[in-house]
Amino acid sequence: MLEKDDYILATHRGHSDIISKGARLDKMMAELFAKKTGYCRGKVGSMHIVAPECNVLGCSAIVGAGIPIACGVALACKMKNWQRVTVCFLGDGATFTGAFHEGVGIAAAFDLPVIFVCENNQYAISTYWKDYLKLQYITARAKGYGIPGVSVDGMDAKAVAEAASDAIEKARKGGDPTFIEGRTYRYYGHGQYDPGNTDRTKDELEQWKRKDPIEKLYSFLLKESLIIEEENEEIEVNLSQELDEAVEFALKSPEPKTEEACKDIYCENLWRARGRKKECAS
Ligand SMILES: Cc1ncc(C[n+]2csc(CCOP(=O)(O)OP(=O)(O)O)c2C)c(N)n1
Ligand SMILES: [Mg+2]
Repeated sequence: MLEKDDYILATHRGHSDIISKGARLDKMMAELFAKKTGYCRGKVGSMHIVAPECNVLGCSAIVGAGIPIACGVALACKMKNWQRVTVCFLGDGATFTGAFHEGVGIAAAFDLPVIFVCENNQYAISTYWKDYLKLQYITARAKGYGIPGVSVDGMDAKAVAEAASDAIEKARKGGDPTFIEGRTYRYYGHGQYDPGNTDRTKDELEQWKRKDPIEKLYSFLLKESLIIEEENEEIEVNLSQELDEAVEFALKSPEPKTEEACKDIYCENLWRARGRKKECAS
């Protein structure tokens, strides 16, 4: 299991990853609403949340951008002799970026304590992964650099957890990297603008929905008597209440002031370095 001190870097779909690392729903929701109380004071929105309090070092909509950063963080941990693990989430499409090949190559060469988790949801926007990759498993790309790769059923939470536990234990002990591919599926379109039905068939979607990981996990927990129906209902009610409270917090939060637009961002330092007066649009 990941500890509080471990680090994660996530993608443009990082909400669930950072919640599982302990990010607060209210501060996330406020960031989505561009409010001052958000994780990044309302400056980054949905896709670039950074939550240093729980070692979430950033989500990024720049495909593959987290990969070299994760390697840098893992290298720092190794140099400081910290037994900390860095997890970097990426999509199938991200394995086509230069950053992927540079990062994975460095992680292998330096035996870095980093885990690459590739959420292979079959598509990069509208491109089906098998139309652009003539490999049976994406893990082959990491293996080509000498990194062990594990391909698991990404719709099976138990299988994913087992693969993750092995990789975490290995990274924490000796600092070796692992690449995990989770085969999964994107139920919706790529983004809000995309109805999600132009490049995929209804049948394909229905087939994947029948393997829904939440349903599967719930059935497993019931079968093993690890949960009872009433407990599950209670969890659902509590979660829904927590979400309502987060939305209310975001709605009631103040907007950032115009004069704060150039604060806490890179260009403030850049302007200072160039000896120029900071100018904020009013
Ligand atoms: C460097 C870069 N190139 C292109 C884009 C445009 N873009 C946004 S998301 C995306 C697809 C990414 O696919 P994948 O890595 O499989 O992630 P998924 O959206 O499937 O989770 C692309 C090409 C981008 N944001 N950044
Ligand atoms: Mg994808």
